[in-house]
This record gives sequence, structure tokens and C-alpha cells, in this order.
Amino acid sequence: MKNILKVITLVCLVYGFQSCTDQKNIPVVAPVPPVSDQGWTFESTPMWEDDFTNNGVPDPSKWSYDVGGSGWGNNELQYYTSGNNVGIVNGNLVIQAKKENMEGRQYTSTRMISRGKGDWLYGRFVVRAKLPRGRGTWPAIWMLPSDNGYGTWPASGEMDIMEHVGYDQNNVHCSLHCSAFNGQRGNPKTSGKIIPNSTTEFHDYRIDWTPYSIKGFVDDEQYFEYINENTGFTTWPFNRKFYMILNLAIGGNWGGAQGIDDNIFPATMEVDYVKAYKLVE
Ligand SMILES: [Ca+2]
Repeated sequence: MKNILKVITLVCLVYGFQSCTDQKNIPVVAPVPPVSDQGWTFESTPMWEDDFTNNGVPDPSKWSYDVGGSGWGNNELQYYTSGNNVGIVNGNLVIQAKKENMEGRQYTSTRMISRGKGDWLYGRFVVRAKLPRGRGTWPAIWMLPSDNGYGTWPASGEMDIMEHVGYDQNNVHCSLHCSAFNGQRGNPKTSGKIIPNSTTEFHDYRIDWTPYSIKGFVDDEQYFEYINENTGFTTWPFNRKFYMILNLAIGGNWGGAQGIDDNIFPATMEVDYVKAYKLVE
């Protein structure tokens, strides 16, 4: 007990006596019962999908655009336009990165989001895609929190269903980021898998997200799993809604690590469909 009192005194000295006495400053965290594996399954009919069947522009009731050339936290080089670099052709969404000057950037591309139009807590998410080829490309199929309920990145989490960088041809990755494990700390939860024809053939990239775990698959073959450690949001912020992102970045900390081949443009990622299946409670 004496030692505990010493610790409390020390904490008060370090953080200021005010914070130790003012109960209003202490956040109330509701106890979360530990989660065990309930063997969850998923409905067989999607709760949300886009098969990109109608030629032309993507359905505005399902997709919006992140626009700009800020580098997007990764020193990416493209400017994301609000529809100039995307279309639907023969049943596939086509995201096209071009070498063209815009707003001080030398490349343009697209980052589509379902935020506010497709937001989900748990589920099976399948995206059938054919990846761009070429050094400097960095396509991603991923999910971010619809609100930052646990704070800004990485506290509220990130789920990467598929990432691929052009200089490491055919090595696809499934990854998670949160406070305890993330790219900034150099310890994201991640797995890679070689898909020999990822840039010439379509494949199903998928995660199964339950209260217990997040599993990653290519064509129904599992190669990633992260299990809820039941230690709170720093390791499991994945109990709030997330939305889908489809983008093709150029350059950036990872995609541009070995430079950019300017002969590859235009570079395209094609997506046959996005399907979201509800978790069976
Ligand atoms: Ca399609």
C-alpha cells in the first residue's frame, strides 16, 4: 500500500494535482466483456454491393471522392481528382493514373470512398480486382473508420484488404494498423502472398471481420489473421463502423521507395465488383 501511495503521489506530481482530484477529467470507459470465437458466419446475399454494370460514371449513391494533392500522409505524388480518372467500362470500374500536371502535382488519379453511403460494423468484404503494373504504382483496397471514435490515425484503426507496390510485382499484402501496431511504429500486423498474375488476371481480395478476429484471403485462401487481444482499443479499435476505399496512389513512402517509371502511364486498376456480406449474429 505504501508503494501504491508513493506511485499515486508521483503521478500527481507528474501530471499535476488538479487532474488527480478533478473526476470530470477522467474518461468513463465502459467495461467490455472479453470476446471469444463464436464461429460467426456471414449471410450469402450481400447487404451492399456494386458490380459496376452500367458504363459511364460510378454510382453517386454509393461512392464519393477524396480530392486533393496533400500527399495523404504518405508523401504520395498524385493529385486525386473528383471523377476525371475513373469510369466503368464493360462491367469493370477502371481507375486510371495519368502523368499530367495538376495543382502542382505531376500525376493524377482517383481515390473513391463509400463513407456515408456504405459504412459497416463487421462483415465479409470481397473486392475482385486486377492490379496495375509498373514501378511507382501503389494500389489499395482498404477500410478506414467512419468516425474517429478513438482518435485520429492510427488510434481508430485501418484495415488493408489488399495493397501492392509496383516495384515488388505480384506480392500482395493484407495489413492492420491501430495504436499498438502500425506502420509509423514499424510494427503493423501484416502478411504477404505471391499472386503470380495479379496484374493480368482478376482475383478476389477479401477480409472476414468479426468481433473476434480479422482474416485476410485471396481467392478464398487465407493468409492473414489478427485476433482480438481483449486489451481495449489500442489493440482492437475494430468495433466501430468502417467504410471502403479504392485508390491508386503514385509514389509515396512505400510505392515510390524505388522511384517511378514514367513510361508506365496511364496505369490502371480494374475492379469487377465490391460485395459486403452481413455477419450473422
Ligand atoms: Ca462487374
